[in-house]
Amino acid sequence: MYSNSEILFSRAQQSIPGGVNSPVRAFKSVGGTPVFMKSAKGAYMTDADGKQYIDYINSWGPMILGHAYEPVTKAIVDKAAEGTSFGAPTELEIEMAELIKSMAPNVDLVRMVSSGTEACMSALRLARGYTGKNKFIKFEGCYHGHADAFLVKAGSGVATFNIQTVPGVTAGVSADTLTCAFNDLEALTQMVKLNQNEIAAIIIEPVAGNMGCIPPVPGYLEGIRALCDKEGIVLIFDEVMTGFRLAQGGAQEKLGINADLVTYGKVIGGGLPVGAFGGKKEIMQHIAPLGNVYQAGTLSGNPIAMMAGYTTLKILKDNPAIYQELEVMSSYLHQGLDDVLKAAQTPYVINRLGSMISVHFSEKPVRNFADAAAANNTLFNKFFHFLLDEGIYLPPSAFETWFLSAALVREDIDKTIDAARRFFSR
Ligand code: KE4
Repeated sequence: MYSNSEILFSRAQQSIPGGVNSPVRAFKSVGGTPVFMKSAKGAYMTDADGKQYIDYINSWGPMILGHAYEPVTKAIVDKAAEGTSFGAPTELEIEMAELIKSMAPNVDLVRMVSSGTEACMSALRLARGYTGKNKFIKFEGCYHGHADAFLVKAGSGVATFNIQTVPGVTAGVSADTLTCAFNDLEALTQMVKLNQNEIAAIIIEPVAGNMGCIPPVPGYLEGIRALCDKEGIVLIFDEVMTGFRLAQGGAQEKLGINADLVTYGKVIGGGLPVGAFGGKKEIMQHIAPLGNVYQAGTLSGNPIAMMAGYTTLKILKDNPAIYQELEVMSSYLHQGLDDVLKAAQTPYVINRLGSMISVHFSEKPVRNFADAAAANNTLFNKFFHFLLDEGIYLPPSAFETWFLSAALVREDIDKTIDAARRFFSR
C-alpha cells in the first residue's frame, strides 16, 4: 500500500525536475520519500496522508509566528480583494520600507525584491558598482542563494548534495569569487592581503545557518568589520535567515555590529515571496534609477507580499516579548536535547543562537564547514527519520538549521525530547 506522499512524489517527477521546486525538499541526503504537505496551522503541519508533524523547518525560516497566523492570513485575503499587482508604486511599499528602517539598525534606504537570492545578488552587484572592484569573498558552507557567483563552495543544498562545482557556473564568473573558512580571521586577513585593492565586498551570514547553525566565535565579526574599514571593502551581512529572527534588528542588533549592506528574506515576507537589501545611503544611492547600478523586478513590492511581510514585522515590533518566548522555548529544547545526548553517550555538539539550532553528531566543536562535514551525518539521517516517523519534522539535512516558531508550546518540545530519548535507547 503506497502512501499519498509516495503516489504524489511519483506523479510530481513526471513534470517537475526531481519532483520538487527546490532541491533541499527532496530528502536526497536523508533518503526516503519527501513528505507532501497539505496544510499547516500554528506549530503543526499536516501531510497528504493526514499525519500531523511538529514543525522545526517553518518553511526554512519565514513562519516565525507559526503557520496560518490569523492576522497575517486575514490581511492577505483583505488586500487581495483590492487587486494583486499594479506594477506601480504604492503607499504600502513606503510603509514597509519605513517599518524596516524602524526595526533594522543602519538602513537608510531599502529596496524590495522577491527572494533572498535576488537580495544577495543585487547587494553584490551594488558593492561592485560602488567600489569599481570585481572580486569578493564568501565563506565555505555559507549560502547566499543560487546566483552564479555564490555557487562556489556553497552551503545548504549545494553542500547536502556535495556538488563541488556547479555545471553552468562559468570559470569567468567564479574567478572573482574567493572563499575562506568560516570563523578563521587569520585566513581571511591573508586572503585580503593577497588580493590587495581588488576586493569589492565580503559577504557573510553573521550566524551561519547553511552548514547547520554555526555562530561566529568571539571577535570574529569585529575583526571582519575592522578589516573592511581598513581596506575599504563593503561588508555585506546576509541576514536572510537571521533578519527579524534573532532580534527585531536581526544579527546587527543581537551581535552589536553594523554591516554596510544587509540582505533580507524569509521572515520579512511572512511566508510570501519577499526579499530586500538595504544599507547606508552613500552606497544605496548608486542603485537605479537614482544611480546606474541596475536592479529591477516585476513583482518587487507586490501588494499582497508586502501586506504579509508588513503584518508579520509589525506584530514582531509591537510584541517584543515574542523574542523572549522564542528564547525560552529554544533554550528548553536545547537543554532537553543536551540531557538526552549526554545520557546517550554518543559524541554530539549542539550549536544555537536564539531560535536557530542544530545538532551535530561530532566529537569536536563544529565551527566551520569542514567540522560539520566530518560529523557522523549517517547517524543524523537515522535520527531524522526516527523523529519524522514520530511526527517531528526536522530539516532533511545535517547542513541545515532548525527554526523554532512562537507557536510552539512546552508539550511540543517535551514530545521532541522524548522521541530523541527513545531513538537513543532503542
Ligand atoms: P531564497 O532565494 O531561497 O529566498 O534565499 C536564498 C538564501 C540567501 N541567504 C541565506 C542565508 C539563505 O539561507 C538562503 C536560503 N536558504 C535555504 C535554506 N538553507 C532556502 C531553502 C531552499 O533552498 O529551498
